[in-house]
Amino acid sequence: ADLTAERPARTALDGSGPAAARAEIDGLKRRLHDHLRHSLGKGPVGSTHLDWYLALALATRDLMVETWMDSTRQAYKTDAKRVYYLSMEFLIGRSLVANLLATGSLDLARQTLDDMGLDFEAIRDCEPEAALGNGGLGRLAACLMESMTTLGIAARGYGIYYDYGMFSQYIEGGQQVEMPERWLRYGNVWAFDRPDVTEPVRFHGRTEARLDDRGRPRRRWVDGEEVLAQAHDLMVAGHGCWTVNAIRLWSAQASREFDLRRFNQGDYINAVAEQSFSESLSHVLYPDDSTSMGKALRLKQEYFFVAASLRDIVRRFLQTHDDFTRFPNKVAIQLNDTHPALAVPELMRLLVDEHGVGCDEAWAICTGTFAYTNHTLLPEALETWPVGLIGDMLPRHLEIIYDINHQFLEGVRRRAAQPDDARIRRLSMIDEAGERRVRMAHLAFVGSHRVNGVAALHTELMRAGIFADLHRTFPDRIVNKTNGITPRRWVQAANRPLAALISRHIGETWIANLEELRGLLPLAEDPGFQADVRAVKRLNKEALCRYVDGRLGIELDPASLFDVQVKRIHEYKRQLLNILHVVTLYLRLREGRAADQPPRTVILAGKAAPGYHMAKLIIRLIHDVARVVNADPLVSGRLRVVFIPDYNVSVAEHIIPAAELSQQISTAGTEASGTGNMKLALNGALTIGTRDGANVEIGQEVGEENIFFFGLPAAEAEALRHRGGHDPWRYYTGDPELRAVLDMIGQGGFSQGEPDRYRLIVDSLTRHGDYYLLLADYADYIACQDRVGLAYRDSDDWTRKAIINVARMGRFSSDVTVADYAADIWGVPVRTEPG
Ligand code: B1N
Repeated sequence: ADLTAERPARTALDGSGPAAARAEIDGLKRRLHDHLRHSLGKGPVGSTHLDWYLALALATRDLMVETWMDSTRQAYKTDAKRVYYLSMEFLIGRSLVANLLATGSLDLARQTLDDMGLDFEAIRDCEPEAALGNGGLGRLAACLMESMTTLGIAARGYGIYYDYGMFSQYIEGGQQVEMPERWLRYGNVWAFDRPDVTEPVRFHGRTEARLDDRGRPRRRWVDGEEVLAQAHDLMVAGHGCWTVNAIRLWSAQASREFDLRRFNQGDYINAVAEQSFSESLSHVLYPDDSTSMGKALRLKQEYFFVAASLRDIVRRFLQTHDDFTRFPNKVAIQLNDTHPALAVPELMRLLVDEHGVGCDEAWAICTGTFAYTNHTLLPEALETWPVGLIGDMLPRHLEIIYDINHQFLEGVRRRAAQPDDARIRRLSMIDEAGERRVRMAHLAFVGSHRVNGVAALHTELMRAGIFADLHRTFPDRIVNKTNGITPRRWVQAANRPLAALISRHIGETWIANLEELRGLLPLAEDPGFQADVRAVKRLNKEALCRYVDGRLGIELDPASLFDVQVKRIHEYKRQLLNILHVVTLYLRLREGRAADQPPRTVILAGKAAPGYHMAKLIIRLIHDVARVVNADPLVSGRLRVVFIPDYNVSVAEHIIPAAELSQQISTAGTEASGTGNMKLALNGALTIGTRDGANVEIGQEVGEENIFFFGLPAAEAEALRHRGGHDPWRYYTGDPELRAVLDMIGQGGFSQGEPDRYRLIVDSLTRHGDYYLLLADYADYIACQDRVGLAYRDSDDWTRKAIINVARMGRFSSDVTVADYAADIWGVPVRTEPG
């Protein structure tokens, strides 16, 4: 394919001479003024940063649209197999810098704005975050879309165009306050609204028997109410902008037909009210990470975007095909967790009820098309929906689920040597214990040809744990696809100084082939290179200091060890264990027992789900500890604690390049993979962590001597937790230092005037079982942190380890992850050379 000629001109100031550079700057200036005038209706006088942001974004979008048209045309021409990524969440963040880099125009944009006397950073920061996700799962969807596009895959994401994405977090009196964020308030330059692309989505109603045109008995879903899904296409540029794909996000619109009926009844006001009720479907993202809230509106959202997406997929397929035999050869649908698992019965319904395909053939098409990614084994996150709720909202789907469950269990019974009722009960898509519920993971598993975990350990635990019976039934179905992160956003864009230093030594191609970072290994011992790496880190730390000072008015010491834990607040992630270390260190410093430890700045950030009381209490404790520690002259200059509010993708882009220690301390066996661990290590932070999730594989890559592991391994943690034998009280009474720390927290040492404020926290550890085994891991964690502190004081050796970390993280590029999905699950080729 000769896309070369049509590709947007590489506009970076590429050394073709000062005259050419001048011409490029003048060219961009003209385009900016043109957009300001004709797209925004403004003149340069009185134009704001926001106006210039919009003008620059529009000019950048123009470049991307050209490639987008080419990519689409190319995919049609070659009838390429398409990959559809269905996800409730896409945590994209800001797009301006990413798209300027992809189109090769970041330097030009900077210089042009400079030349116009405008502040690039202030303009960049006008873009609202596309925070259509909670955390790792949503950000993974964004990284994978970017890599699929970079690798030239004809991919499309499908999700929901929420009016309100993730809430903004404010801190008042040390406590989290949630505020809604209207991210679309200035429109959205990166999305094309498609009022002409709508799909009807039905809810409720009933099913009836009928005969099809050949007299065969069929069923159909009738009546109920209809909502329209309207498409919004968000552009995603691959590296170098050789390919552009779209994420098609659906918003809910009241359906015209439905309205007319109501309006004709003469009740105008109530009809309008109902209209906005159906539109509320896409209003807000559920702010729960790794928990399933079981709200009916959530189920409605899940079906809404699945139904619209599948109709879109099927319609597009039928434009070039007369029947469905080649559907699995042309369509791969990846289910991002079970949130879109209704796609399985929905595709069955479309094929059988609406297109007259036979049941067996339809089932073969389904399993040939779908693949399912599992992201968590936490019981509270596994989705199950009451049979009654599904039957009321989606009566035909419940019938289909019963049918496929029956077929599946019959097959198992037929093949089994002797029928084993307990096993059948465990395999069933219906949980019959108590209120009958549909197990969405079973539905997704049985409806897919591949089911993957997101890190090697996680995949192993899937096979041994909740999916053990399904694994025995389908021994080849579960595969591992370790998560990855896009180096474009997480190094090239977020850490310009490091990217430049790397490119100076090994050229620029590492950005699209991250394993080339190994070329840095010979430099790990080089004092000059070490000094340069240290200088880059120092620069990033100083930038973070300015950022924290600007936002919070807190001064940090850029010479201290920057110890970072940034992620959602969750008990299993054990921010509380981090705080136990902070308090331990604090007490030691006060007593002069930590003289050999370097000055340390402990940085935390993350949101708590609004209804998660314990997580919110942990945030409050962090603030109380920070207040006391930071005000104590006895530890001044030795220890500081700071909580950076409203953690999101943009905040991460500030913190991660400045981090030196990355805390990945979840109870082994609980964090499926983690991806922040990868971002931090790739930016030269050393990891202190448990042998959990992808930490294990990071350890294998960087080497045991370049990572700080501590704590119980997953098997031992599991044994302790579930076979009894964890006696937290023994740790509390047996370790005087731990006892002093817990007593101080539990008796008001950080909450003067309210000594019981943290009773619940301390009791959860000492009296209520310590489910996440903080006390079992405490001593080893503290000892490990001590070693970290001592290691940091040998700054040459620390830097050497940091370089080795960066150099050996190439495997965790999402390009590698996507190439593996492409070969093993989707059966699509990937581009290895640009263009
Ligand atoms: O998915 C990430 C992993 O790196 C993390 O380890 C994992 O915790 C995360 C329900 C989830 N698992 N489950 C969720 C999110 C929202 C929701 O409503 C569950 N998120 C993860 C990427 O693989």
